[in-house]
Order: sequence, then C-alpha cells, then structure tokens
Amino acid sequence: MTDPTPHLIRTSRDGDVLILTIDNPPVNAFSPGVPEGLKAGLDAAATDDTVRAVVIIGGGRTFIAGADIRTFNLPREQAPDLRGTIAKLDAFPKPTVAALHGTALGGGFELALGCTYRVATPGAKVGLPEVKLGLLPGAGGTQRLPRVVGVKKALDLILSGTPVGAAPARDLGLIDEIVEGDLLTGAVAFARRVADVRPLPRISERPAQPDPEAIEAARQSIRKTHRGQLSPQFIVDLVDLATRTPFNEGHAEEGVKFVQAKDSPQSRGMRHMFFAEREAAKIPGLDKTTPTTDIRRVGVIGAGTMGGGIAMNFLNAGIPVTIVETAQENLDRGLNTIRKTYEASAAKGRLKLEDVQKRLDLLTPTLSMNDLGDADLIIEAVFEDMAVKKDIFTRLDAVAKPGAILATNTSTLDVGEIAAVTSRPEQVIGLHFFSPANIMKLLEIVRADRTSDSVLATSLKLSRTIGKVGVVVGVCNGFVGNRMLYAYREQASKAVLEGATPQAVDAAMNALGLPMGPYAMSDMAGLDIGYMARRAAAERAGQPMPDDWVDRVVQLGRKGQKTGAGVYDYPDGSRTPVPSPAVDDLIQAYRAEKGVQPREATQDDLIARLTATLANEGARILEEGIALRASDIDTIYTYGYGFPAYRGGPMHYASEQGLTTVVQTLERHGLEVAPLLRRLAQEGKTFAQYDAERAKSQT
Ligand code: 3H9
Repeated sequence: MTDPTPHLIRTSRDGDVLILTIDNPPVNAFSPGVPEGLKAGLDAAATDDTVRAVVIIGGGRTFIAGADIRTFNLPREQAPDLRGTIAKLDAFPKPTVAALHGTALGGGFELALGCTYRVATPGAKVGLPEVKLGLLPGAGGTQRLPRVVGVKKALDLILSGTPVGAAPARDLGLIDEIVEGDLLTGAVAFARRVADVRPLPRISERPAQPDPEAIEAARQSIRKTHRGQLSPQFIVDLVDLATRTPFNEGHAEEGVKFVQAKDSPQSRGMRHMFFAEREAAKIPGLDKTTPTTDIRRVGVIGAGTMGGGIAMNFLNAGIPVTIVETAQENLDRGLNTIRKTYEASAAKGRLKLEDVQKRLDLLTPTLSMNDLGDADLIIEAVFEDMAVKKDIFTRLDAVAKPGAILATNTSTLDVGEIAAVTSRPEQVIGLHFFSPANIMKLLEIVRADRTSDSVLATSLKLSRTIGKVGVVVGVCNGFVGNRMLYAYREQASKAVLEGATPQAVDAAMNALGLPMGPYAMSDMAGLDIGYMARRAAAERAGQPMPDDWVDRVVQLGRKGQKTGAGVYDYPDGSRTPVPSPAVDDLIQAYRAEKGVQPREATQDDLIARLTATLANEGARILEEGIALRASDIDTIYTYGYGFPAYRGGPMHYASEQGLTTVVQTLERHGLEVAPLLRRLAQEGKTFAQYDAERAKSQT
C-alpha cells in the first residue's frame, strides 16, 4: 500500500495492523494536516482487507496534547476538523486502538475516547483541561466521559481540568491496558488480540446514568470556584444532557456551545494568558546555549513571613536551604511558622506526614551569615531599607563563594544600587516573590543594568524548578506589578474623593472578577504598609507626603484587619469587612476640606476608570522598557494581583475594550495619557499587535 497520508501522519504496517503516527512537534497538537492525514489513513484501512485493526500513536514526546489553540482564531472552514475525524473513528468498522504516552489532553484525549480501545504507558496522563482556556471539551468529551465514568466523576475531571495518571485512568475504565514495555509493540499486540471482537464496544453507544444530585452540587460549586465564568456552566448543562438524550443530540449541542465558548471574550482572555505565560520565558539574547548555574543550595536572609515563605519554595523542590536571622528568637519563630504551615498542609492531606520532616531536614537555621559560604544562590528578604540592604550585600560579598548569585527580594528599591556595593554586580539580581511566597505563582525577576545573562537565565530556569512563573522586568520604583498597583490605588482614592464609596470601588473590582477590591485588600495586607512605603518614597524624593484620605485613616490608628479597623470595621475579630460610619465621616470631611461636591459613579465607570489606569501605567512601563511585552504585564498582574485570567490581564482587557475607548476614559477623568497608548489608539492597534511588531523587529 502506498502512503495515503502525506500530511503530518506517518503510515506503517505491522502485519495485519495499520499504524498511524502523528508527527507534529512539539506536542502533536491537532493542527491543519493532522485530520487530513488521519482520515486518509482510515479510508485506506477501511477498504483494505489485509488490515484487521488500526493503532494511532504520537511521535516524539507525547500523544496529541489537544486541538491546536492557535487555530481557534481561524475562520470555521479553515479550522482542522477534529469532530469529523472522531466521528469517522466512531463509525470505523474495525477496532481502533489509541496508544497513549506523554499527555493526551483535550481534543487529543477526546480522539482517544472516539477509538474503540485505549492503551497507555505507565507515565501517561489523560485529561480534559479545556475549562482552563475558557472552553469546554468540544469533540465529544462532555458526552463520552459520563458514559464511561458517570456524571459525578466526569464533572470532577472536566471542571477541574486536572489530568489523571494512567493507573487511576485504568481504574476508571478510561484506559483498557497499561503497557509496561515498548508502547507501540504493546499496542499492536493488543490490537491483534481484539481484532475480531464484534460488535465493537463504542463508548457513544453506552448509556449515561442520570445523577441529578451531582449536577446540582456542581452547579452550586462552580458559583464559587468559577465565579462569573461561562464555560463551566455549559459543561454542567452538557454533562447533564448526556444522560437525557441520545449521543448524537448531546454531541450536536456540545458543538454549538463549544463555538459559543470559543468566541467569547473569556476564552480569548484565557487563551491569551496561555501563550503569554509561555512567551514570558523567552528573553531576546538568551537561548539554550546561555550558560546556567546549578542551584544545589540556597541561602535565605531573614526568617520573617517573606523569608520563611521563600525558603519553603526550595525545600518543596528538594533543595537544601540555610536560613539566617539576627536573633535566636526570630529564627525560632520563623522555623515554627514553616513547620506549622507544613503540618497544616499534611492535616489537609496535601502533604504526606513523612514529607513534613523530610522538608524540615533540608533546612539549616543559623545566626551567622558566614554559614552561607556554600550557597549557590543567596536571597535577602529583610525589610525595605536601602542602608540595611547595602550593609547585607557588602557582608554577603565577603562570604559568598565565587559565582554565587546574590538576590534581593526588594519590591521597590533600586537593584543596581544594591549591586554596586558588591565586587560582583553582574552576579546580583532581584527575585521579587509575592506574599504568601510559598503559594503565589509569580516571580518578578528584576534585571539590573549589570546583571549577567547567565544569572538571568539561571533565575528563569530556577523559577520553573520551584513551580513559579518567572517574568523578567527592569528596575523602577515598584517594578511592574507594584508600580501599577500604586497608580490603581491612587485612582481608587480619587474616585472616592469625587463621590464613590470605598465599598462601591471594591464591589466594582469584584464585579470585574478580582477576588478583592483595593480597600478590602489593603485592610487585609495592613493599611499601614502602603502608608509607610509612601512616606519612605516621599522622604527619598525629599518631598512632602501627598495628601490622601486613606493615610488619614491610618493616622487614626486604623491599620486594617489586624487592628479590627481599617477602611472597614471588623467587629469582634471578624474578617468580613463592614462599612465604617467613622470612615464615611472622615471621607465627607475630607471632601468638604478639598471643596469637592460628591458625584455618584456607576459601577461600569469605576471599572473603566481603574482598568484604564492600569493599562495606562502599563503602557508607560512598556515605553520605558521595564517590561519586554504587554503580555508580560498581563502575566504579572494575573498571577500576582488576582486579575482574572478570563479577562486576559489588564493590557489584553484594554485592547478588548478598544484602546480609543480607554483613552477617552482617561481623558474624561483628567488623566495624562501615555504616549504609547495614544499612538496605538490612533493607529487602531491592540497591545498584542504591538508585541508582535516588536518581536518581529527584534528577530
Ligand atoms: C481543545 O482540545 C478543544 C477540543 O476539546 C475541541 C476542539 C473542537 N495548541 O507548555 P509547553 C505549544 S483545547 C497549540 O511549553 P510543556 C506551546 O505554546 C486544547 N500549541 O510544554 C509551546 O510553544 P512554544 C486542550 C500548543 O512540556 C509548546 O507547545 N489542550 C498546544 O511544559 C510547548 O508547550 C490543552 O489545553 C496546543 N494545544 O507542556 C493542552 N499545547 O514552544 C495545553 C502546547 O512556541 N498544553 N502548545 O512556546 C499544555 O497543557 C502543555 O503545553 C503540555 C506540555 C502539558 C501539553
């Protein structure tokens, strides 16, 4: 037989079994060319009497990792026909066996479910992660999965989007056999064993049992876990439908809902974030040949909340940590917090009890910086005071071994100025963790003017080792995230001065999808923290502190949740914010003093104003070269500041609104428009187009 599949599919034979190998690196996504190849292979096999069964397998590192996300913006007729390919498999007259390794995800796993049988390597994972892209499994997944695992488990798998390993998948009936040796050999042997089984056991022909309780529980749960999101609601409806209609009807409805979800701004936002996160790892000038250092031991200076949290990241990754404090009491307190945090995880079943001790055994507490001589990376995490940091770095320079990376966790200070006190400024970098540092996924990697490429590349690699999303930024006050936060808070404060209530501002941000508005957030973090940072910044600049009603709240001794009162009241130690009559009075008096006649602001206007402020500051950050791309800013704000991924980050959100509209909003509120933002608006462009043009000019 001549090769009927000249596309991204390789065709071969093992006796009476036809093998179709998908060859579309890096992850065998279902791109144009894959369906054509598979269909041609199946057509040829259907009419060839010497073929008794078909094996479909992925070349390279994985089976199909899903539909090709980049094709979702293509016109419908150009999109690869995944649903049609699976329909062909479902109707195929001979057994088909999907041989899975790596990650069979989304449309890839749906294709496997459309085959008659599935075999897998022990390390394979299968899953339907579409919900993480604001989508739903649109190639039969919502209809086939409940027919195999029941409604409850299907909802768990599809709503969480978390893949499962081969062994649990076999226990659930999703995989028929685990192949211990060579996958292809095992799959061909399996295909031969089932070649004569008739009727073919098609999943689409099985019934799905109704489970109204599970459906109701899922509806309740997604209101909390996926607040404001469209696709999880579709998923629950479709899984329910699988139990009430014949396969073809449910399948048709799934197709309609998939297109609706795919074309929604929510999915566009989440798809943007998927690629933004991956782009952040690509730094012009760095590549695979850039040398990196192995980080085998880490030193952390400071065992406070931040230092302790930072240390845990490395302990979790199996990297030993030496942690330094100035007084035994502080060291004991820090260690105790780390232990308690691990024990709490173990109590919740997230960590094995024996792992608690294993991780603690990797931690060496000390009161002497001299014990850091064997560390490959030392991270300073003491309070924000330039003099203190300079002193620490001078001493570190003397004790750290040659080649060690010296990092500061500063969130505001000039990393270059800190580096300049050492004899090795090229080895100094900012590693800005976000609190709680053991949980938050973001790591701002601050490149100072003399930081070496190797130190930068090592830091990026390390961010992945400890499960963080590292984004490279330049030096300025607050770097990217906090600088935008300052602008946002200042604007929120002005909105209140002009007439909005703090609770209306917070409610607007909640409606946008942020878990907390600026005031609930400041109260939780400690209202005095921003106050002290502003005071220190004003002192550094030799200027008086700008007048702000929020600072007057702090001056009343209302420092947030920790004092039972901040912008809100927290009666009886509660953490639920309650509007405060005292703060209302203070705001009214402040308005009167400033001669401001309060005007009510609508929720839409508050959202427009605050998001426009973020994009405006982001545009300045881009112009100054502090961030490499608008998408990096989106990654920072989504992973570090709770901006909902389904809005795609503040720069993407601004582009979705239309940059002209954003400019108009800024002008309406008397804000100075960043020149880059104005230019893009005039040219009718988006921030994504700006990123693409810049990337092109750099290659
Ligand atoms: C779907 O299937 C819809 C259907 O239900 C219905 C259709 C009708 N498409 O992450 P990595 C690229 S929705 C296009 O760095 P890893 C990625 O951008 C889809 N490109 O590697 C990167 O490119 P670059 C459901 C994709 O080893 C490169 O591959 N499936 C896709 O850390 C390497 O990726 C998913 O949601 C894709 N589907 O992780 C799975 N996937 O080198 C999404 C990856 O230019 N993918 N790329 O930066 C993943 O979760 C991870 O990529 C995976 C590998 C686990 C596969």
